[in-house]
Amino acid sequence: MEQLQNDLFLRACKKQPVERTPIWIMRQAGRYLPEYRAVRANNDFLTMCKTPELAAEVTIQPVDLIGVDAAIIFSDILVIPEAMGMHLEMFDGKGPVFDHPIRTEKDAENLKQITAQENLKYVLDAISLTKKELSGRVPLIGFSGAPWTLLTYMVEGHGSKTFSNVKKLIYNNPELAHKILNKLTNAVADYLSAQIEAGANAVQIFDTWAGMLSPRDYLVFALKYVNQVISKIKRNDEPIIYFPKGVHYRMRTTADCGADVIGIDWTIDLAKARDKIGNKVAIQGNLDPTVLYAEPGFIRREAKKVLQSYGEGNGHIFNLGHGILPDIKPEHAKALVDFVKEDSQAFHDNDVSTKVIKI
Ligand code: 1CP
Repeated sequence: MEQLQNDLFLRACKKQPVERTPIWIMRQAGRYLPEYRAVRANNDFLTMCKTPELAAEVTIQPVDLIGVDAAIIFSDILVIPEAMGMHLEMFDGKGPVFDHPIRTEKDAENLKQITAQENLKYVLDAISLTKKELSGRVPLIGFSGAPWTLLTYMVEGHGSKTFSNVKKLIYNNPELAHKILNKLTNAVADYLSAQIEAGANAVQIFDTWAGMLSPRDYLVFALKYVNQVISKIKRNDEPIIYFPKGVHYRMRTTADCGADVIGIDWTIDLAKARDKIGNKVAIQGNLDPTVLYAEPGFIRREAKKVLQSYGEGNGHIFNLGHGILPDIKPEHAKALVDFVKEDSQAFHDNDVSTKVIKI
């Protein structure tokens, strides 16, 4: 068994007792850090993903600079479609673009069947190297996009406000949508299992665009496939986190997906989410990422409200409700981490004598 110096995050995922609430930040390895921008200035984005030394370097930056309780491997959800043969370009200010989106049967047939060992080996190598370089300081999180969120980018070709093309596909040709979703489900499950084998201590499934679906369509096009991914990888002991952004209308059903942790965005109170989810799973979230634009005093008060909303007891992992924005001051991210480390102790039973009495 690996010896971790800080396993608070893993214990919280399993709802085990912790001395304080662990915190990490979605997109913590990214553009808000000058140290990240310095590496990025000399390398294009995909080169960084595909070079284990660079990926490991930027993965560890927020552990050193911000003091988070877990690292998340530097990569992107779009490496799966890229490995399937879609040409990906990353434009500054515009984000990722696939120049030939998937819209027809023929396009779908051209997608390669992939395995992580053959087609995404560079991510596995980045994980092994990062683990070595972290030398047990904090756990490492692996991740993948969920089948539905991957489908949105593959069909739209880029980010979208209306998701018109992928909605056209699911309403006009649901068979084709399900065919691609099945293909993606196999690829995602294999990829996450391989990340765990390479040393990831936990994995997160990002379903960023789940909330673009109606409550019913969410079950049919998103959750169904996440259930399948999780049941394929569940034999592993490593915690699984599912983050379906914008899905407060299906909290109870989502909590049954087999994940150990449900990540939630900031549009629902943690107390309400906890009430709906019950004691089944741990909860990750959910400070509004834009709160980090405010002064440290305000950040502290808002972070406290999040801790209070979850209340006492185990099973809370502090995070933002979505990724950190590129124009946030790093000092503010660091201040948040410090506040959570300090202020969350009151929400856990740290008194040894009372623990003894309870036994
Ligand atoms: O130029 C640059 O440096 C690119 C900016 C960037 C970064 C730093 C992109 C492009 N991806 C990443 C890294 C990344 N992406 C991580 C790193 C690990 C971490 O520190 O968290 C992770 C987990 C992701 C995941 C990801 N990529 C998601 C899911 C999470 C989320 O934020 O919703 C999504 C939707 C993407 C797609 C993507 N990649 C990059 C951008 C700008 C986008 C969003 C595109 C859009 O919808 O417009």
